Amino acid sequence: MRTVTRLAGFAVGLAAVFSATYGIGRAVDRTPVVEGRHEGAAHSATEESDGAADRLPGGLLVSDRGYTLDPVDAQADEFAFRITGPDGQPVTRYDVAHDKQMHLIVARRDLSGFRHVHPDLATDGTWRVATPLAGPGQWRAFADFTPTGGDPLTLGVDVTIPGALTERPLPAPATSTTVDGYTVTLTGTPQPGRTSPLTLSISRNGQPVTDLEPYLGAYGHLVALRRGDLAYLHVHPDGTPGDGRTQPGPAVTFLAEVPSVGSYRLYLDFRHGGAVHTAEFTVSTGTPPADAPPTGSNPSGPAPTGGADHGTPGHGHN
Ligand SMILES: [Cu+2]
Repeated sequence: MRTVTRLAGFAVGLAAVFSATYGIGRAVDRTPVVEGRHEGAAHSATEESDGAADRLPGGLLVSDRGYTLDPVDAQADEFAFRITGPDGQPVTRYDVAHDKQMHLIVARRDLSGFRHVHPDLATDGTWRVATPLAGPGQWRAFADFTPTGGDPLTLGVDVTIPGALTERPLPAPATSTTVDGYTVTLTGTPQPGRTSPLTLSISRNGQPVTDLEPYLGAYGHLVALRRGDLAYLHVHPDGTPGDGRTQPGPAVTFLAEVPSVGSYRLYLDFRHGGAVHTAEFTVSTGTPPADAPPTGSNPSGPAPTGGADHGTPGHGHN
């Protein structure tokens, strides 16, 4: 209805069938399962992969490798969910990664409103956290976890909070931003299909910050979401506190793998002065390597057959 979304149109269309109020997300099986080849296979031949190579980016599936993100009814000021395992039962044992058993990231579909929180686990496998979703809109909730005995997973589910909303355009790409009195600058451009260093440097009042405090086992925690489908990207810090080479600022370096050309929103969480701050950037990827000669091979006739199917999802599979 109304002016909500062109951008998120098709995805939000799916979400709109949820008669969702906050905390109700039972219709998750409406989310399309894009591929089923990992179905029921908690361990597969891909297990030594870190998940980036032959799999979808994280966060696009509500169910993967037998694990399903299942929002449950909650109080109005809470968000609650379970992860069910291959046996259909709620998972109650998780490995710690980045200091926590569960990382819950939420963002509005227009990429505003990012929050990264850590729910509490009840003995029955229910995770609860106080009101991470701030205001009306189409939200995406990502559960980033490692079930004990399984592979790391990021599952995602849409959650709708009814009410009048204002769509916020994605801010233009920039290499500097401010948050809570800090200035954060970004160096580096992610290159599709390869690992690219991204360095974020933090200063305050013109002075480099050299006493960052560890947060989640690092001097910063970076999440990247792709515009258009909110694919969730793992961005690994390059170095950890106490490894003998990683300094507590002002620069924090990450190794980013982006799966495609496009625009991404980066969210850097860092801790300083006893508080966690979140700096946000829009970045556009570099263009693919121009290995092919741009001229000299174009025949004067019409384009060769089979090469002009730009922009049509779903082509190419027989
Ligand atoms: Cu976390």
